[in-house]
Amino acid sequence: MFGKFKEKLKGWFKKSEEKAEETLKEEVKAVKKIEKIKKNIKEIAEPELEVKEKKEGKGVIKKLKEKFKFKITEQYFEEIFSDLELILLENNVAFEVAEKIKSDLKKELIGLEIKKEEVEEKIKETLKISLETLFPESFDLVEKVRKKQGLFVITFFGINGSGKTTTIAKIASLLQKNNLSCVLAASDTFRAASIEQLEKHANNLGIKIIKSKYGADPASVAFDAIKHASSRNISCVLVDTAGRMHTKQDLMREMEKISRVSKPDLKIFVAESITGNDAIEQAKIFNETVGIDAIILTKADVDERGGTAISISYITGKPILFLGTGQNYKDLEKFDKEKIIKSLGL
Ligand SMILES: Nc1nc2c(ncn2[C@@H]2O[C@H](COP(=O)(O)OP(=O)(O)O)[C@@H](O)[C@H]2O)c(=O)[nH]1
Ligand SMILES: [Mg+2]
Repeated sequence: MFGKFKEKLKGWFKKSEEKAEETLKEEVKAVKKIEKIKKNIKEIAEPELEVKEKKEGKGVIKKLKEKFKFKITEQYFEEIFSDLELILLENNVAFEVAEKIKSDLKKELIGLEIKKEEVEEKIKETLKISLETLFPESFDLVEKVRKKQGLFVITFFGINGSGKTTTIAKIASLLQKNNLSCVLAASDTFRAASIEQLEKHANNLGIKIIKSKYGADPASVAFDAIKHASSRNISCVLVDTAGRMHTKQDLMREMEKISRVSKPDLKIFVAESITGNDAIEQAKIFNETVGIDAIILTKADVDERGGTAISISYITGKPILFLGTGQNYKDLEKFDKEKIIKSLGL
């Protein structure tokens, strides 16, 4: 993740420092000019001091240069930030988030006087603090399931192909490893082969699947799975859902009904990390309709940009629980904001 993004940022930090050096040189040049004028005046007024002044003159400029601090002006900030903004947007950071980062940096940096060698570090530090505020408090899924007295129900929402079914299998495997039993509900009764796909995972993992036929009411499949699990002391039910109906309203109505009937303890929105703003827009819609609790971002392994991971929580206010990092059951990484920030070279 972040391959491209990190490279671009690196280049940008270098440019920020070069620009600071350039500005500083201009200022030193101006000071030198003044010193020269002063010296000329002294030469005319006090020619006897000429030799002494020549010697000290160099020292004065040298001292000035050492002492000289670079001031981050609004102009410098705007010039530099317009490049950073472009890098953020190109790497799938949402516009709103890029604006927030800009305002955080602006508040902290403008008017600051620092040595030019400190410019890169200071901007990095400020950017890091700004990024840290983009992620809401998260929680441990396994612990949450374990702590619940009785059955824990999780519904998975998201559009077709976002990785719901694969992610459900990964979560089932994770729960299994933690000695928590589960049942899968094949509530995607819409998409061709979706039931068989989930069934294959269930067989691989040795987990019970509750299914019906294509076209059946998805909410009733979820209900049956919950009934089955409750009577057998199972820890968790994972409900798979469909991602595309004839219209968006149809899909949302169906998701609402599944929610109403299965009363999930947790509603997880699954989105592809690579889709950027599309994933964020979908998250907003699902959040408004069914009220999501958390997010899993899939295909992080093929995402060179990474901006979705930086933006989606800030926009929805919901934490990312995991990143999907491949097609195997083990390819599910617990989301760690510090790791994300480090991956960006900060
Ligand atoms: N590289 C990669 N592929 C994934 C990941 N998660 C899912 N996929 C693939 O994405 C495709 C769609 O996944 P699927 O679970 O069927 O999505 P659904 O339609 O939302 O149920 C499948 O080919 C999966 O193998 C992931 O984290 N990384
Ligand atoms: Mg599916």
